Amino acid sequence: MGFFDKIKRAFTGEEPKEQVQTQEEERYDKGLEKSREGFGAKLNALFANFRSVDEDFFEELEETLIEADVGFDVAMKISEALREEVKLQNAKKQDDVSKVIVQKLVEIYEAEGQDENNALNYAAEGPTVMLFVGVNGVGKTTTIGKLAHRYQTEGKKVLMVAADTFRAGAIQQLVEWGKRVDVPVVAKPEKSDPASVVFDAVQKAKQEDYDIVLVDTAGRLQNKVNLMKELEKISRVITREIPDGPHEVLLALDATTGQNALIQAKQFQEVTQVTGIVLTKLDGTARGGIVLAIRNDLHIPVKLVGLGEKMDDLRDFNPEEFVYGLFKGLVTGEASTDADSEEVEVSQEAPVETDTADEVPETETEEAEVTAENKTAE
Ligand SMILES: Nc1nc2c(ncn2[C@@H]2O[C@H](COP(=O)(O)OP(=O)(O)OP(=O)(O)O)[C@@H](O)[C@H]2O)c(=O)[nH]1
Ligand SMILES: [Mg+2]
Repeated sequence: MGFFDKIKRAFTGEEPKEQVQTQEEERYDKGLEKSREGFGAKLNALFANFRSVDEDFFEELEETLIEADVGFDVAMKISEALREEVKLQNAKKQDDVSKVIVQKLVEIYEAEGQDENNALNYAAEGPTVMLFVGVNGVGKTTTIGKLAHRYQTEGKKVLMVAADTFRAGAIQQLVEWGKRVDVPVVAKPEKSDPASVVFDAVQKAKQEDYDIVLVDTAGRLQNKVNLMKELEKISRVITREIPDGPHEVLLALDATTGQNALIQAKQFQEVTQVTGIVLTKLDGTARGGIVLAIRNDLHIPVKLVGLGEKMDDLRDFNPEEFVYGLFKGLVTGEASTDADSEEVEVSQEAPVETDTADEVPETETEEAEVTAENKTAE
């Protein structure tokens, strides 16, 4: 199913033709539940309560978008675009306005990411080396464990590398993951030179024909200069042994930290060549809008998303599933996934009064509300 078909479904509330949800849809559905209930429900409340599309409405919309972490720029872009669109299409009814908002969100998302490729890079031959960076606690080690499990299940030969020798307990944590997912871990004692651990691992990977090498790094060093030096040294060691490596430098960002994540990303961009983002803990935030802010502000592709703590909750980032997961049921009033959709729709708030009320016969407005579910988007 095409992207826009899916989005159409998102705001018509149409059920998919194929009734069986794919596993991918299901993960996104569950992982974005909080965002949908937070962000989606707030937008719904705004639509349900507005009386006219006036300055107050736009201000409230901007606030709601900023609260959802889409970022100031994106919030302003959407609100500007909406002003234009409302004028052009004379969209004043609740349905029309919310439709335009979703359309604009998708358009802005697509336009900002035209040259971005969110697929992971792999070596043409020999081992693929992926370096994981990010501040402490964002989910680097967990992501590596989940990814090791994924590649292992796919039949690849995987190696994990404990190059976070700085934090007490970090090596052990990766060793534990190694046992859990049955993947070998290259490790040295605490405080060893991380680059020497990486050197050993890369040698081993070449000699023993490993397919995937996942390198864990320290989230915290004494200062930025040290961090930069260390990451440079690690990269140099990799490139010396595998000229086109590292194939990915993935920055882990915790979605629950909101705008702070953007600041971290900018700092890491200064110290290393980040090739992609792993956005973790999306399941733990009601502000999934951060994905839009990342694209608009950073222009680094989000390649992987963490949608939960289970091993298979790490997914390749799929923008379609993401946007759909965020806005599904937005206009129909179905705020949560497991909702008995019909009941929720019928028990919607009182009919909306808009400043066009006198142009639209009341019966028509009511009818439009009740049949919203069967309506197809133009
Ligand atoms: N709910 C949820 N929790 C996650 C996700 N990813 C990681 N976590 C949790 O976040 C916590 C920190 O994860 P770690 O993998 O240890 O983070 P780290 O970046 O390696 O941290 P340092 O080693 O201290 O630099 C753990 O409790 C993980 O279970 C996710 O996608 N969803
Ligand atoms: Mg760690």
